[in-house]
Amino acid sequence: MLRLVCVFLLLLSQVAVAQNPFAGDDGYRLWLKYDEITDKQQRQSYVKSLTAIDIRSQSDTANVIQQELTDAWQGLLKTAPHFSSKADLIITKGDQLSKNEQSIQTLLSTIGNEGFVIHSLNGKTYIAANSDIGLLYGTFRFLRLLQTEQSIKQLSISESPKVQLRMLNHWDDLDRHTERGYAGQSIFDWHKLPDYKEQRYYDYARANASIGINGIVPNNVNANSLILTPHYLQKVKALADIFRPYGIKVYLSLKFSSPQQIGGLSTSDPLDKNVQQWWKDKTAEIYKIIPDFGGYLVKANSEGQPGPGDYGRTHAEGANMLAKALQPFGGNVLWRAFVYSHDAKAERSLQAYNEFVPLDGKFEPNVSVQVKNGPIDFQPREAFSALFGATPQTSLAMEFQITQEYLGFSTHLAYLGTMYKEALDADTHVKGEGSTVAKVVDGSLYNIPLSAMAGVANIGMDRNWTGHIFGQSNWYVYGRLAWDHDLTAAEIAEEWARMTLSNDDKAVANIVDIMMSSREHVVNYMTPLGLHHLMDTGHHYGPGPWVGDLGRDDWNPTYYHRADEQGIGLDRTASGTNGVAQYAPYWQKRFSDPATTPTELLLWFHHLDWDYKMPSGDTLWNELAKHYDAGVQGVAEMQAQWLALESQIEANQFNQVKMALAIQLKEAQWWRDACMLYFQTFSKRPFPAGFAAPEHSLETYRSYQFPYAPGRG
Ligand code: BDP
Repeated sequence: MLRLVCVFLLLLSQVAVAQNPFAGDDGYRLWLKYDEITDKQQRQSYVKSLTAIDIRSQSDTANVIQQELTDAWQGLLKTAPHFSSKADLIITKGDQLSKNEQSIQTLLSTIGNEGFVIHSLNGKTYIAANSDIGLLYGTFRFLRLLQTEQSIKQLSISESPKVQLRMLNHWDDLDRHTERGYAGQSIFDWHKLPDYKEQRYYDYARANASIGINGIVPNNVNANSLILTPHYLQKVKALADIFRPYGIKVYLSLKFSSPQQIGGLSTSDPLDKNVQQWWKDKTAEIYKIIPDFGGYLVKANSEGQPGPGDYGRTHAEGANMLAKALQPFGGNVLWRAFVYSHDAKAERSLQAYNEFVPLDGKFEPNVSVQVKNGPIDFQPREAFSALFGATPQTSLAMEFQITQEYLGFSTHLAYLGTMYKEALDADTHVKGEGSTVAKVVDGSLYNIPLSAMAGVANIGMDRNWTGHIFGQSNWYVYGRLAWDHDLTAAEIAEEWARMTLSNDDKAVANIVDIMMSSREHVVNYMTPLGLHHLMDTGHHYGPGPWVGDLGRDDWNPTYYHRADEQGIGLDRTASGTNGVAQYAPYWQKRFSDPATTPTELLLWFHHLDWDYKMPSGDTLWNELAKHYDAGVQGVAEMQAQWLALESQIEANQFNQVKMALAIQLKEAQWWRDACMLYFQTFSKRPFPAGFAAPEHSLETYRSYQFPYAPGRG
C-alpha cells in the first residue's frame, strides 16, 4: 500500500512539474548550458575520442580553462574529464610543442596574440595558441563544436579576431540604475564591492570570453566623476581582478570636468597645464592599482555633458590630452562622436560628421572615435553614418546598441544580427565598390592600426540576464560579429539557438526563421520606409509621433517625420538639409532621387506626396498602411511559430518568450493604430481596403502616460 501511495505521489509530482510553466531552465546559463548531449551515439563517440586532456600551461587562465572543461564534460558528456600528459585533447601554446608537433607551430605564426588553431594531428586534437587567452578562446570554440554536436574529426580551424577592442559598454549608474536598461538593476553592485564578489561576475566574464569580448566599461557614459576617486577605484580593481583571467580589460567612462569636480582645480580646460598634469597623475594612479587598465570612454559636449568645447577647444584637443596620459601605459581613448549641439544650425543627422571630419589626422594614435551605426540614434533602421569612410586618418570604432531602447525594450523579440550586418556590410563607396563600413571599422580600408567595436549592453540582474531570452542572442551576436564580421546573421542565430534552446534541426530552422524576420517586423510596426524617432518622449516607450513641443527641435518626433498635408518624410537632398552631400558621390546620386533610394530609406531622405507612386504601384499612403499592417502580422506569425515549438523548448524558456510575444503583439498593434491615425490627420485619406479599423481613438493613444517606464535617461 505504502508503495502504491509513493508511486501515486511521484506521478502527481511529475504532473505538477510538467504543468509548471516555470520548471526547467530559467535562462541564467545563457548559451553555456552544457546539458547532456541527447544523441547517445554522438555522446559516446565524443567520450571515446576525448578520454584525457593535457593542458600544458599554468596560469589563472589555464585554471579557468580546466574548470570550464570540467563543467562541460560533466554536463555534456556526463563524465569527469581526466587531466594527464598522455592525452588525446591537447591544449598548448607554441613553446610547449614537441618536435613531432611542429606542424602546429607553423599554423600559429599567422594568428596573432588572441587567435587559436584547433587541429587534428596523429589521432589527437590540438587547441593551440600564442597566449593563454587564445587557448581560452579556442577552448570555447571547441566546446561549441560539442554543444552543437558537430564532428570533431579532421579538424582544421584557425581563427583570429578582425577587430582589436571588442567592448561592452554598460550605461550603468553607481546607484545600480541602468540608463536604457530593461533587465533589472545593474549587475555591478558598487556598494558591496570590492569585498563581495558575486558568482554573477564570473559567469558574466565566462559568457563574454566565450564570444571574444575583451573589454568592458562598467559605468555610464553620462558619467559620475566619483568613479575616479580612490574609494571607487578599489571597487574597479576588484572587477578587473575577476575579469583578467578571462582576457577582459576594464575601461572607465569619465566625466570631462573631473579635475574640477574631484580634483579641486578651477578649470578642466584640456590646454591648461595643471589639468593635463591632473589627468597624468590620475592615470598613473589607476595603473598602479590596475596595471592592465584599458583606458577611457568619453561622452563630451553631448546632451549636456561637459567637454573641451566648454573652453573653445576641439574634440581632438580633449581626446589627445587623455591619450597622452594613457600612452606610457598602453591605454586607449574611446571618444564618442555622438554629439549634437544646442546652437548648431545644421540638421541633427549632419552634426557629428561636421564636427569630426575637419579633425581627421589630428587625433593621437591611441584614440578611436566611437561612432553610432546611424547618424541619428540607434533607430530600428537608419542609413549608415556618413562618418564611416570620411576620415582616412582616424580610427573609427563602431558603436551598436544591444539594449533595445528604440526596439521595444526587453519585451519585443528583435534579433539584431540582421541590423548589425546591414550596418557593417553597408558599402560606403568611398574608395570604390567594396569599401564597406566593416573595413573602415577593422582598419583595413585605410590601414589604421587601432580598431574597436562597442555594444551598449542589455544586461541586468534579471535571472535570464537580458529580460528577454532572445535578448541573449543580441549579446551573443554582437560579440561574434566583433570577432568576425564576415559571419552571417543566420549562422550566428543558428549557433545561438542550438546552444540555448534546442539542437533539433527542425526546431532550430524555425527559431532561426523567427529571428531572421524579427527586426524587420519591428521596423514595420514602428518606423517603416525610413521613418525614424517616432518614439514617445524621454522614456522612448511606445509611439509618440505627435510630440512636437520639446525644448529642442531635434528631440521632437515631428522634426523627423515632417508630416503635413502634402506628404511625409525629411528631405535630406540638396533641396532640403543636404545630408546626402556627406556621402560618397555614388550614394549622393542614389539618395538624391527617390527612384534610386532604397525603399526602406525613402522617407529618411525624401519628403514625398501622400500619393507618391511606390515601386509596387500603390500610393505612399497605402504602402505605409501596408507596412504597419505587415509588422503586426509578422509578430502574429512569430507567435504562431513559437507556440508550435512548445514540445521542443524547456517550459520556463518557452513561457517567458510566449508571454513576451503576447505583449509584443499588443504593442505592435498599438504602434500601428496610433501612427496611422495620427498620420491620417495630415493625409486625410481613408485607410486602404482591408486595413482593420484601429482599436481606439487617436485621443486615447495620445493620452497614455508612462512616468515609470524603465530605463529612463
Ligand atoms: C540616447 C539615449 C541616452 C544616451 C545617449 C548616448 O536616449 O540615454 O545617453 O543616447 O548615447 O539614445 O549618449
